[in-house]
Formats: sequence, structure tokens, C-alpha cells
Amino acid sequence: MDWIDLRSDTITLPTPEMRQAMANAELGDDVYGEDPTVNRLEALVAEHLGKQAGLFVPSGTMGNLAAVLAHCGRGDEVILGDLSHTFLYEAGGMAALGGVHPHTVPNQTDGTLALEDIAAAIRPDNPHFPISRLICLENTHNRCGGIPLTVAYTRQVGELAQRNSLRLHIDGARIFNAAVALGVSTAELVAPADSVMICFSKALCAPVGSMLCGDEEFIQRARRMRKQLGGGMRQAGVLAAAGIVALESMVDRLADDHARARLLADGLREIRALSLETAIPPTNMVYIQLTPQAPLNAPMLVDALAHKGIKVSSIGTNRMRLVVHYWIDDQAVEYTVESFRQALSSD
Ligand code: TLP
Repeated sequence: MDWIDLRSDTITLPTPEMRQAMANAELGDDVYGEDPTVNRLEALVAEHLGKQAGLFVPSGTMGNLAAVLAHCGRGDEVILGDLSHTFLYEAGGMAALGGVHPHTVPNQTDGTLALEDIAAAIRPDNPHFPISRLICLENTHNRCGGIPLTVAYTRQVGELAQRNSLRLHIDGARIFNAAVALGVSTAELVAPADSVMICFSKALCAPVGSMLCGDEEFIQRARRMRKQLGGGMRQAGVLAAAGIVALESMVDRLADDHARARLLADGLREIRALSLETAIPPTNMVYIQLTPQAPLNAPMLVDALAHKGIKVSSIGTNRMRLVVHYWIDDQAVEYTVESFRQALSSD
């Protein structure tokens, strides 16, 4: 069966162009700093993001963790959203491996952290408290609907961080979706941040890999952290080659995914048994809730859709996330809407 897989934009396989580039990549030992393809990708991304240097890492989770460990010592504190990926889905790495204390503040429905909440979370200098060291933002914000954080907001958080001698890290797993949706450059979006992590293996179709960027000194520290975490890869150019194709040819097309997410939302909106969390999906994610009148709960609906060749994720008993990506075309959107309609019709 040819599945329509809307669980995540992580499920895509590399494009033929990527496979070609991977097969032909010039390689060396990256732990010696001698893989020319990795070096090229690190330089390309750093330049694209307006940062001094980059560090190729196996995953977004490792990129975020290496960033936290390079910014913070044991007993230091990170201020981050209670719905952030780093807090919810990264296995508590900062606490488990770094002795770093996560201090959550509520994510607003638009994915931001209220400036007054951040300010209130910053600890005074007192031996009772951990030392506030870092603020983390997530752009786009996954659990808040794939919503992009604006340049103006990010600047405000950057200024707040600076005034309080804190560092700012951005989990930019989908920063390119944010830049395309807002019509701004990625560099502008991350300019206020001391570090940023971006992923090639989400919306951009590459099979593996993320990049951490920041100033030279920060990246040097993060490189040691990557080694400690076991993320020093050798001939990693086979992976970086796909990242180069991702960066050069897969960013502009993200607008197509966003348009199809809106199309999907337009179709689903007509189904009475469900409601959309965001009236118009801002990027490539559509979050829905089943109404109390729906004949199926979310796990049951996941099963019913699987029988029609569609994979979706449920979150709890009445919430679902659908993610549009390179492999989802107009026909897949139409078929998905029709399948939801059939599965939720109470006749
Ligand atoms: N997100 C995955 C799941 O883990 C939920 C997904 O399907 O969306 N930051 C953000 C904002 C993410 O969404 C993800 C992955 C990561 C970091 C972690 O990246 P990986 O999976 O490469 O470790």
C-alpha cells in the first residue's frame, strides 16, 4: 500500500538528487575536521544564518542538548516553554546529562513566552537559587500549531536576555518554515540569538542531520560536548551532502507545503465532528480536536484511517496532529479530507 503519512515531516526519504549527492560526496574524517563536505555545509549554514560557525550534529535533540551544555554548567538554569520540544520530548537530557535545571514558563497559544513571565523567572543573585543562564525559544513552535515567532518578538527576548546577562538559544528545527511563512530572511529571525539549531531532516527531506550555529568560541565548546555525547561522526559527508541539497533546493518550496496545509484545513473545517485549533494553519501543521459528538475518539480514528492507508498521530484522546511535507500532494490532501469525512460520519 502507498501510505499517505501525515504523522510528521521527519518521515520523508532523501530525494533522488540527494541520493546522487550522497553517493558522490567527497569524504574525510570529520572528527579530525577533515571532511570537506561537512566543512562546506557548516560554512554554508553559518553564512546563511549570519553566524560565525556551525557544527553538524546527528539530530535536533543532540543539537539542542550540546547547546545547553555549552552555555550552562551544573546547577545553572534554563528558562523555556512548558510546551517546548526540549522540555517535553528530549528525554530530560539537560537534567540527566548536564545537571542543568529546566525552569518552565507557560507557552502562550502563539508559541511565545510572555516577556513578563521570562522576567519573573530570572533568579536574583542568592545562594538559594540556581543561576539563570539561558532562555530557549522554539521557532516554529511545534506543539502550539507550527506557529512562527516574529522577528520583533525574538528581538524583544534578545534584549531582555542581554539586559540580564543571559544567553538566548533558538530551537529552529523548522526555522525555514518560519522564515518562508513570515517572508523574512532566516538570518534576521535568528539575529538576536547566541545559538540556533536547525534541522535538515524535518521539512527539507534530508535523511539525517542538524546544525548548531553560533560564534566561534561557542561552537568550539559545543564540539567538545558533541564528542562527549558520542556524536563525533567520521565520514559524515555522506549525510552532509544531502544537507547541502536540502539547503540549496528545498527551502523555497516550503510555501507549497504551507498552501497544502491550508487546503487540508479548509476541507477538515467542513466536518462537524472536529474543530481546528488554528483557523488558518500558519505553516505545515494542522492540529485538530474531536468534538464531544464525534463518533470515534482520536486513537480509534487513527485506526480507522490506517485502514484507508493514512497514517496520522493522536495526542491524547481527542487531539491529532497532521503534518504536510514534500510527499503530500493535492490528491493526498483531497483523499485525506474525504477519508476523515467518511470515518467521522455517524450514519
Ligand atoms: N520533533 C518530532 C517529534 O520528536 C515530536 C516531530 O515529529 O515533530 N525540536 C523540534 C521543534 C522538533 O519538532 C523536533 C522533532 C526536535 C527538536 C528533535 O529533532 P530530532 O528528532 O532530530 O532529534
